[in-house]
Amino acid sequence: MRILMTGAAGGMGTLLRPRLAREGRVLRLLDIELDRTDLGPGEEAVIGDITDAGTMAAAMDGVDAVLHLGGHSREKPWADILEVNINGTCVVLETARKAGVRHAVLASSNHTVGFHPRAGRVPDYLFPRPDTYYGVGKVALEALGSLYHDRYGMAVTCLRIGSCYERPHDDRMLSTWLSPDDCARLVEASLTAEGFHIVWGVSANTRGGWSLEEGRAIGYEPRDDSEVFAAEILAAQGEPDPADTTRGLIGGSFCDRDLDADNLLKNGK
Ligand code: 15L
Repeated sequence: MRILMTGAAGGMGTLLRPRLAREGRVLRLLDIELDRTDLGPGEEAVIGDITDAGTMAAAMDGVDAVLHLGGHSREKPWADILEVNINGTCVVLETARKAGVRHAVLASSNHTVGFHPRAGRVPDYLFPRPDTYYGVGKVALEALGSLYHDRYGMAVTCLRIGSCYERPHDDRMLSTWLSPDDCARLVEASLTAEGFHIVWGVSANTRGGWSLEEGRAIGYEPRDDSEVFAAEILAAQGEPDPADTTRGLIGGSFCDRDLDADNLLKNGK
């Protein structure tokens, strides 16, 4: 099996590379900058941009599944989100389709639904309430995945990732945490899932409440729980700031980031 991983040099790509290595599997890593001297067994490198159709067409050659992690991973001006995250995802899917790639796994985000409350049960397929242009870009990514599934029968799984780090950083991440090992389990399940799915990318967090039903339906069984870090994080953090209105929301501090539409309004049309 050959897997093309876009955004391979980013945070998630770096955590996933060693965890996805398998006998008989080729990981083709793509990013705009990549250390070619650092390739492990079974790894190939492509240096290029996801918005470049020529690069992407060549990168898709002989690929069975694409794991699309590329694009901006936080809030950016609208023009950048439009070009890299939305147009880039469309180029990835269209070049994958043309190359006959069967499976696409797309890195979506909790910021598609950032304005929903974090407390209580958080169901699968929560209706979009993006908290940023970044979140809007991820809603578009999910919509493009749905389109390519319905139009062309491509198997597409969108991962609404919470917070994928070695350990949670704050009390919000006690509910949004996705451990790197669980992330690899989720990606493994998604790489062979049929149909179209939107799945929460979270671990089995005690303080979660995020549905794992859709994940389990495709074979994802999380093993980690942020609770092991809870006492330490809560002790270090102190009392919550009552003036922070974003605390109870899924997207946390993303919900009051400034939106930057400056270039859009400078077009003069
Ligand atoms: C994301 O989508 C970001 O890519 C990441 O940087 C984190 O901020 C994460 O969400 C989060 O919400 O913790």
